[in-house]
Amino acid sequence: MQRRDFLKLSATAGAVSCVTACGSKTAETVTPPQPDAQEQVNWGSCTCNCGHSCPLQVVTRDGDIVRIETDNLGDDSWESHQSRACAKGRSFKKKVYAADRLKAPMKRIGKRGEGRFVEISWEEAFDTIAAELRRVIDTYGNEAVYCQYGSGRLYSWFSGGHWNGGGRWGAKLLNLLGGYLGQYNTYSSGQASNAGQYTFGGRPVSGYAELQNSDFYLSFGHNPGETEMSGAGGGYDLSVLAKGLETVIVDPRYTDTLVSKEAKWLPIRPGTDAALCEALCYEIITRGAADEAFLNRYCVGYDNQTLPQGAPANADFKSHILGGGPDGVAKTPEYAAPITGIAADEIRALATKLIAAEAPFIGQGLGPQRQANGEQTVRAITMLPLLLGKVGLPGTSTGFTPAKNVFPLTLSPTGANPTKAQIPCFMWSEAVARGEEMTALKDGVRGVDQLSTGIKFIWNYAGNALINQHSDANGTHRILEDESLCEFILVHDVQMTPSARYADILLPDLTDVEVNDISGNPATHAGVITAMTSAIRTPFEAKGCFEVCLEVARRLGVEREYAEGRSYQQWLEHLYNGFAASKGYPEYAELVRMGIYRVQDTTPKIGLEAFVDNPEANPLATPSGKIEIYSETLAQMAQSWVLPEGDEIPAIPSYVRTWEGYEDVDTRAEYPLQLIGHHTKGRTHSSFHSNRWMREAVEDCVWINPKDAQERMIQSGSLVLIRSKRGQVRVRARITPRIMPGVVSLPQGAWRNNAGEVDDGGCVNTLTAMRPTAIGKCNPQHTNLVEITPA
Ligand SMILES: Nc1nc2c(c(=O)[nH]1)N[C@H]1C(S)=C(S)[C@@H](COP(=O)(O)OP(=O)(O)OC[C@H]3O[C@@H](n4cnc5c(=O)[nH]c(N)nc54)[C@H](O)[C@@H]3O)O[C@H]1N2
Ligand SMILES: Nc1nc2c(c(=O)[nH]1)N[C@H]1C(S)=C(S)[C@@H](COP(=O)(O)OP(=O)(O)OC[C@H]3O[C@@H](n4cnc5c(=O)[nH]c(N)nc54)[C@H](O)[C@@H]3O)O[C@H]1N2
Ligand code: SF4
Ligand SMILES: [Mo]
Repeated sequence: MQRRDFLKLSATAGAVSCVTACGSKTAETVTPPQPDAQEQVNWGSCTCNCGHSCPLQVVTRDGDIVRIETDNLGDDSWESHQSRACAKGRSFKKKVYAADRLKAPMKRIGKRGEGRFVEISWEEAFDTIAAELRRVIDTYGNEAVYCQYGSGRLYSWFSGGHWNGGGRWGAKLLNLLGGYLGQYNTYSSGQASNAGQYTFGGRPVSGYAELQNSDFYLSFGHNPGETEMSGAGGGYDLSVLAKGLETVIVDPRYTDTLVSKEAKWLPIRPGTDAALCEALCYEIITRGAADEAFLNRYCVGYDNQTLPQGAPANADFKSHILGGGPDGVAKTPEYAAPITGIAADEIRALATKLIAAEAPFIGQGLGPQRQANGEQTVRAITMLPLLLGKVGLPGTSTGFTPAKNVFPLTLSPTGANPTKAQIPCFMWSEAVARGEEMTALKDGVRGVDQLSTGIKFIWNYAGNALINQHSDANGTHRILEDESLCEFILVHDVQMTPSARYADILLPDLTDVEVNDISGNPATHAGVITAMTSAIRTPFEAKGCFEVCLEVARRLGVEREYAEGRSYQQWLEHLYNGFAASKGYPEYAELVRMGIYRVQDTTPKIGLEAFVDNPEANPLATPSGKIEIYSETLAQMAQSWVLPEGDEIPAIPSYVRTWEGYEDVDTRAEYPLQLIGHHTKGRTHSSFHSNRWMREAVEDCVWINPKDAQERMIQSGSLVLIRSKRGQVRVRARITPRIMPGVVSLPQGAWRNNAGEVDDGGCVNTLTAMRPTAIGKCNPQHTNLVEITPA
């Protein structure tokens, strides 16, 4: 049977099973209990930054949650499959009734970060915030105000919203007051977006659905079995669309996504994918399989023919690979093997598969790019489909992370920010410590040449990056603790998180199942829009973002301009109805009656299709309009930017050695193990960490290979001490061959405990480094060297 015929059968049967994602499907249908006469069902949504916004049915009795169900409507056929929630969404009762739920406004009484607070009235909280905002703006100017990255309610369209504006409504308020220091990049994909921008003028990519038309799937560090667990997520998509498709996944860990009979694991040392790609390119070129006609028509700098005029001789990609470049090294499999840990014969065998494939689908997750040389890794992976000339065609992709067809999202308007200065989001703690020194050429400041002030006021809405999710927690602690640097910190959250402990004023928010709002589920083919309503009786006074900002606006004389005559509910209906009308979705009242509305889109999405069809009519947004294998922009940056010792900005995709990479032999003498921190099914970042059900379901422990454990006399399940140059963490060890020797992984997101010298909360960011990547100034949080000993 052809693979595609088989796919049709398995998909329509709706009986595909997947062992890893709790949100995915099993063969048997379990009928959920029907609500009885006293019970009420409201639709809600899990809007954390897993990004899938699964619908939840919240069953209450007299305002108390009885249980949580999820999307169980329809026949669950592939064409309109259910967006079922994973165990995190299904355990939302534990979020609403969390023991550490914030219940009243508080002000700090101890030292910053100590976590000592007293309750105050909402009036006092609003008065203090308004007065501090006025004082900071009058004293230092608007550049001193910063909205911290925070993604805990990212996908609540109107009550929460985006990270970079104190929950959207905060941005609207601050814009009326003269603006705030902006940010660009994300902690998620900064390296990929910078790499994409300089090479392709963006990140063109194919949808998961193209896997159906592919005959070989090669993926680097992509683990949707854990990172896209929704019934509408990539984990389920792969189990249907890549079934029967020969698959190779390159990852230091044997991930949950690898658990299928089609997939082969190719373990690789973190941060070395670019060296593997170079060797694959060497094989493709020397076996005569490079599509030179394609490369010369669509790209700049593959070989000397298309190298820009001002470029040095032999600065082209082909010379670099074959040994004619400035380093004189041919990038053979024998060159890559000792760097990557993959045998030369394995590399040659992979090259054979790639060359033989008619429609290779090449992709990556975001883990490989969250490295000190991440931009180069992304660019090197995208060279594979280019060299083969296999892009813009059915079944192929460009090497970036696969896309979804459906992604309904709209957010509340903020107005324009009159303050032009922006920093890379990862550089905020530097901007607290030494803002006035930060420049465009040294620190990636945009909009101005140099900042005029350090950050003095932080508005932190639904974020834990004030400490837990940012790098070098001990270093960040020292910066935040010093009240002469940042003078005021507002945290608006639902739980007493590590970041909340650094607040000067701490405000309790309503959770996503306690508000009226809208969410939308990104999906391949079938997603949902949910009308979030609530019958939960919150037994204390919590306030949402709109209301908090309204009260502050009132005190600063901009209430009328802020609210524009509408209440929150009126804004919600007004904004949603406008969006719905443009898309043909049901209007608000009808959506509330329906609960969820399924959005379907089966339009093929093939990365670079229009450009490949007609490059003259559809040029890319690069300076040349072509794919810039050699980027003159990067070459100029390498000349003009002030880089720290050891940082490089190559004009062509190439592997670069980094600090605390495998080849940093000096540091490895004391810290011999490479540490990464994967995103785990047990949390979304730090969200759900204090949820006991999730902690019982998914153990927090550091993954270590039997060989490394034996050398260190470590027993499985025993406590170990992990040490980096920056700090120490005490956690349990899980000895497993699912991680390659020489590499360990501590799942990111566990809550830091800063009480003692050793963090026994298990936060990986106690170990990570606050040193940005060379090009994008992004977070290299998977680049670390450590040593582990029994504790
Ligand atoms: N070492 C390491 N660090 C990383 C990463 C990594 O891979 N390794 N990944 C990075 C990435 S990709 C990202 S996106 C960031 C994510 O970092 P964050 O954006 O900080 O995301 P979370 O850790 O989920 O924190 C969400 C916060 O929102 C709060 N919250 C939850 N629900 C609500 C609500 O209803 N209202 C309010 N007001 N608050 C709420 C939670 O209590 C929590 O404090 O972390 C980054 N940090
Ligand atoms: N359950 C859950 N889902 C999530 C999140 C979560 O925290 N929990 N976070 C959400 C968010 S905001 C984001 S940005 C995404 C993050 O999604 P990703 O960034 O893709 O997740 P990671 O686990 O950091 O990395 C994916 C894989 O890359 C591997 N890896 C690490 N370094 C390297 C390397 O150098 N080379 C190679 N080949 N592989 C490497 C890791 O072992 C891991 O299996 O996930 C989203 N979904
Ligand atoms: S964590 Fe993600 S997959 Fe799980 S319920 Fe929430 S949105 Fe859905
Ligand atoms: Mo992210």
